Amino acid sequence: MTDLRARALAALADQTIELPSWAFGNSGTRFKVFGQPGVARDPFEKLEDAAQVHRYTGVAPRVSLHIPWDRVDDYAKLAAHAADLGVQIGAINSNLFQDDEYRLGSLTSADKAVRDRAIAHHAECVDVMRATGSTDLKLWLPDGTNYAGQDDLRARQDRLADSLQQVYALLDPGHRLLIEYKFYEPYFYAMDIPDWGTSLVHCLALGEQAQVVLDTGHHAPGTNIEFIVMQLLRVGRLGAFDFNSRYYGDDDLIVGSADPFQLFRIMNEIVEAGALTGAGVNFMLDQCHNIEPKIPGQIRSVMNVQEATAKALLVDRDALHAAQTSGDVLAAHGALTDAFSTDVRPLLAELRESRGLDADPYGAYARSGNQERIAGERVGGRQAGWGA
Ligand code: RM4
Ligand code: MN
Repeated sequence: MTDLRARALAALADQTIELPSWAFGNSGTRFKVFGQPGVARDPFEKLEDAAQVHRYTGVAPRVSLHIPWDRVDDYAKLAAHAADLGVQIGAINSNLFQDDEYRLGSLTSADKAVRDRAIAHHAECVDVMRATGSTDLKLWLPDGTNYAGQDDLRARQDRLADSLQQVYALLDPGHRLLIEYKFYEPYFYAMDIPDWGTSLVHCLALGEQAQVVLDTGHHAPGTNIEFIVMQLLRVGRLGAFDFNSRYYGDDDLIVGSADPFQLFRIMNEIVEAGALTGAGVNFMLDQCHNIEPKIPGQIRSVMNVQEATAKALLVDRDALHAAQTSGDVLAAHGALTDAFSTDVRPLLAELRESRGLDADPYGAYARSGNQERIAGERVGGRQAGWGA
């Protein structure tokens, strides 16, 4: 157990979690976007907020951008600002869901001019990558149809394959194209990349630089997500996670809040495959904090991922594998539930203190006065939000 604990501490010290810039802007549902005092007004302030999360957790050194929401005149200046704050720019997310032209599809559109426009948007994103040092282009395809017969499903796949090839051709060596799937929304009859299989089929056709993104909120209820994680790792195509929690749809709630055991089972597959670090899996958050404060919400999220990871690292794998081999169902299951039931907060407190951090990032941030400072300073201007 002592060995396991020491190995867990070492692995946790190497773990990093990427933050989404949009978590620091106002968000809501289609019913209401709630404004909060002190919310960032531009990408520079979003980076400042993300840097606060890194400052107190020590494991969140990268920030994903979303284009056009984080469009600025000078991306080199934005990257330099990030560096000054001790963070760096992570994945660049494209946006194919907020233009009138995309009503019937973007990369899948029957209209070549619309497809070209969607491809050109990715050229802009690749330029942002070059200017900011980002290596991941993340593409979530919001295309789909609402009615049977509305469009030819197969023709849409063919157009998608062709468009993706053109996007892929834009990449530099060392860049990756991360393709995210989602089973429903904004269309409800057939999404064009509804599942990991479709995403994988396109990645395999594209080449080694294309990888699948698994957003934990993008599956039908009851889906065994850890199975998908295992399979994508097995074939070397799990490029990234978008972590969040859901009760119903793509709820984008704080990761680990709805089903901590599911998060643990996912992290268990990661640890089992030795993919926590060095395997090219970018662990990112994709969440919105509609009613809770943003920076503490992100701190809590990072801590939840760390806790699930710590528990997965504490699984006695020798005992687990022995029980699996001998067919001892209850002992095998028990190896997992024992680890899941462990209170890992003291272990994580030790990790933080060994790195000169407060044992309690959430409390330390609350005591820092930053929340009051930004609420007082960030007056005037327009707060960031979806569509900003
Ligand atoms: C989408 C998808 C993407 C994210 C946007 C904001 O639903 O999950 O990953 O970039 O939302
Ligand atoms: Mn996502």
